[in-house]
Amino acid sequence: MEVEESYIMIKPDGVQRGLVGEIISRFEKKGFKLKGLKLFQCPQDLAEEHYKDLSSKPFFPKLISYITSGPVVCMAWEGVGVVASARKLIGATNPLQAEPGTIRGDLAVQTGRNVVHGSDSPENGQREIALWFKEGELADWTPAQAPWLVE
Ligand code: DAT
Ligand code: MG
Repeated sequence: MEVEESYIMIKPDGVQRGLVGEIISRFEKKGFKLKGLKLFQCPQDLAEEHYKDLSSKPFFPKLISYITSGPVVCMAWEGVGVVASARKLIGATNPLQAEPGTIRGDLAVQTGRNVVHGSDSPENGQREIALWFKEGELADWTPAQAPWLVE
């Protein structure tokens, strides 16, 4: 497995409901490396670009107004297999079908308010991090715990 990067975003409902620390801690405790983090009010055009593959879906206008309705927390996480692992930590798109123990399974009830986004492939991880972060907003660092996580 390769070292990858995933774009993880706490959506406006997660911020409004005071779940920021809880959600960040799930990725932090798992052992992934945080490379970028910011609270950000997403403009309409960025939301549309991020979700462009869904632009023909009937729920697209509601999705865009939800994502732009308040601040989001943008994060870049790095690790071996982080993309698929983060999707597992997040759980199914519909929170009622998400397993207990996952973020959506524990903290949400509706697809339209599913508190968090995670990239669905390493390619999209790269694309989304480049879309949401500017140069200079990502840190290149080695966590002190690195040798205690990977032999
Ligand atoms: P995921 O966020 O699990 O990757 P996705 O990429 O298929 O799911 O869709 C992106 C977001 O769009 C999803 O988190 C919530 C919204 N969405 C998806 N399907 C929906 C539906 N059938 N009704 C309403 N919103 C939906
Ligand atoms: Mg998706």
